[in-house]
Amino acid sequence: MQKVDNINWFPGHMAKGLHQLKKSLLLVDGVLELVDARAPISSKSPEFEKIIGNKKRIILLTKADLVLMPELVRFKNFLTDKYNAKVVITNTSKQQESSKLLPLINLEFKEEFSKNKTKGMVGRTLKLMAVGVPNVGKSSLINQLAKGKKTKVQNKPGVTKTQQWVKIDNNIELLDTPGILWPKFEDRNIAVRLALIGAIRDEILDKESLALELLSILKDKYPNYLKQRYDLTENDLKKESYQIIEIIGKKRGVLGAGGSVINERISALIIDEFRTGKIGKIILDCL
Ligand SMILES: Nc1nc2c(ncn2[C@@H]2O[C@H](COP(=O)(O)OP(=O)(O)OP(=O)(O)O)[C@@H](O)[C@H]2O)c(=O)[nH]1
Ligand SMILES: [Mg+2]
Repeated sequence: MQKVDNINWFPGHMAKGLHQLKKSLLLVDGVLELVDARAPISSKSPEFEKIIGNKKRIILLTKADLVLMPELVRFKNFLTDKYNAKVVITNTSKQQESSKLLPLINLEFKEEFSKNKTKGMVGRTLKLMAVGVPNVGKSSLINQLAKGKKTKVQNKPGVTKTQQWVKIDNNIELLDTPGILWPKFEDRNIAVRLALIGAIRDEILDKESLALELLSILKDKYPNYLKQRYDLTENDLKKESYQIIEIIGKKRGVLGAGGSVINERISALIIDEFRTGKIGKIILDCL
């Protein structure tokens, strides 16, 4: 297990994935770039910015069901201004989303459609690709748009291993791609937040240090959620994060034979409760 600072998050297959992404960019008319609503800044790849060139794209803020809408709208406006792109808030757990998204995609890529026509490629489908960090919901979105289980979806990073074309309807084909990270994070908070949203493989992470990081974000940004979920007092929150984990462990009865808290288990539980939205609607990034 490695502490967040020492993670090898850019294994060989990701370097390959990035290379393939560059090649496929040449084949598509446009891009759907997915960003996780729980980390709208940290989960946006700077590497992708370097390779997109002048390809048309829509930024999709996924997993919106896990965050508070007014807070997310501030991030949406920030991204719209910064990247001069259409930014759409979405959520694949709602089936009706695709009936909203498809017309929007058709509208946004109208010019790309007509370019094909003028090149004499009448009847050619619009070719788009979905890109984003691991576990952000690329394959889920494609299944939703195609109204069927065309690609494999699982709640862990690195599920999609190779690129795969999926026919959405008679007009659109969408390329599913493996999630990629980038070789160097500008700041360790980015690594922490990517780990918390499940974009980095859990097997290589030290759960205890990650839970401590989560607690320090929550103490700062959402103290009331912590108080409510874990029945903590104002005084408890003034303590060090490792002491708060102890208190939570005792309250939940996560104790070993000698009566001491099993840190690894209570840490894993807190991280899981964050990921499943049980602690509350949380955005880890700050604006
Ligand atoms: N709550 C919530 N969960 C979602 C949403 N979209 C996807 N998920 C879940 O997120 C997990 C990852 O989804 P995938 O579609 O496999 O993600 P991916 O981007 O294809 O991941 P890789 O193939 O590993 O890069 C799954 O457990 C999905 O059910 C959403 O809008 N809300
Ligand atoms: Mg996938």
